[in-house]
Amino acid sequence: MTEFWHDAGCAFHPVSAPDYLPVKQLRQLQLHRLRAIVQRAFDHVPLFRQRMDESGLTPGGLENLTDIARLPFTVKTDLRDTYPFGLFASPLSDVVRLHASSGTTGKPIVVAYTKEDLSVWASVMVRSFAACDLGQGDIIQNAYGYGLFTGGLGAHYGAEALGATVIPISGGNTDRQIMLMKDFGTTAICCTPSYFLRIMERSAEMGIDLHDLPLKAGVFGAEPWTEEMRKRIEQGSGIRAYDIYGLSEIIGPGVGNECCEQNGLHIFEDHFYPEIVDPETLEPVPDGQEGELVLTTLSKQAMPMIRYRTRDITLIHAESCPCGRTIRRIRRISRRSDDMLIVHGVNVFPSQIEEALLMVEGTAPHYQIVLTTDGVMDSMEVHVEVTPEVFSDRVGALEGLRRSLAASIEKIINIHVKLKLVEPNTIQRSEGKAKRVIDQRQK
Ligand code: DLL
Repeated sequence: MTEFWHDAGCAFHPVSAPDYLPVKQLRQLQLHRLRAIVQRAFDHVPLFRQRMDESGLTPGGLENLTDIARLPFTVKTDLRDTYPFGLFASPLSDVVRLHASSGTTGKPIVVAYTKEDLSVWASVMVRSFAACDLGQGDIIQNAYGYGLFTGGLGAHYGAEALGATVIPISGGNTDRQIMLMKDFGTTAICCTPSYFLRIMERSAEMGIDLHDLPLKAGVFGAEPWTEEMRKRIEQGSGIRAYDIYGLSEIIGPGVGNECCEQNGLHIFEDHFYPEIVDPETLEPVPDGQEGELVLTTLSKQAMPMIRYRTRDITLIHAESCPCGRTIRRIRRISRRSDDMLIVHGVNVFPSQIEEALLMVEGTAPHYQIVLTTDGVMDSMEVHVEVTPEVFSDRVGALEGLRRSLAASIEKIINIHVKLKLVEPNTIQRSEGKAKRVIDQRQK
């Protein structure tokens, strides 16, 4: 059965019904679930109980949703410190799946799911795909990595539960991705936006125009990307590029997703309660104001996360979305509090560099930021690939491009940075999360 939400121009899928709950009912549901999950964590997770006891709090003290702000935060090091299973609220015999995220140093962080958790996960992925106007009849090529990373299996079971046909190809082997995309008539692809850029580039080399294929949508996430990158992707391939957000600690992909408006990501807040806090004072800030996203899982059984500090910087849109969904939206996540670089005393985020570079014609969307030590100061050099057309042009054209790029960056971050134009195809391509910053600073 397919109904249409004519007014908003967005297809309404019955599977997305929870996205449209009346706000009052949604808040009641959230409070009900919050009380139950806090009780569960209190009863089964020693670290959480200890923190509650220290603050003199009891689960029974939660009278309304704003009381959430009195609960203790959970941070990534809590997962490391209790490695591997210390935050589980279910006995291992009820845990049917483990995932882990590699992290930069040492042991990974481990996350767990009961059968019910997996079905919630599949349901939020179904709602994510439906928000991208995908459904039964679609052929979804899942190029997120399968394995301990949550992207592969998360998207896989969601796409199956949606009733779509899944191609479980995982990341990499780009030529084969393109061959199957063409031969199987793939209508949607799931991967990181940076990997899709590689697919676009390789298709062009193979003489295949993606505009000619049935591919109509991309469900891109797992790394920050910008509006400029979306424009490049949509114009270069003829698809609609949707943003999907999630993190292992909360569930994996499917915490939030864009709808057809492509203006912010709806958080599936009947399962994941969002707050924005000031990263310095940790005080909640009102909707519309930027800060750090804090998420509480409202239904996760195996590993409830209470007020998890994501480090992702965003805001909750104060206005409702024209699509009709009542679940709130966050602005796309373009930076994390821990990926801030300090160059000549100025705070710089990699996404600002991406935005500046892609505003200028003649660059390929492949870049890297190389950090080095210059005396006692940190120094930054931006490497950006030029398109083959520009590269084969006169030296004067290259110098002109270099100057416009430097000016574009300076306009956004207010400092002059060193910029190096590099030959086409020299910056390493990613199959998963792109590595944008190369840190060569002396430690
Ligand atoms: O990246 C889960 C995922 C898989 C999301 C596939 C979307 C698609 P982690 O490896 O735990 O989980 O990394 C989570 O990645 O805190 C953000 O900093 C970043 N991230 C995820 N999605 C987005 C996005 C998966 N759409 C961390 N935009 C998060 C910006 C994102 N950053």
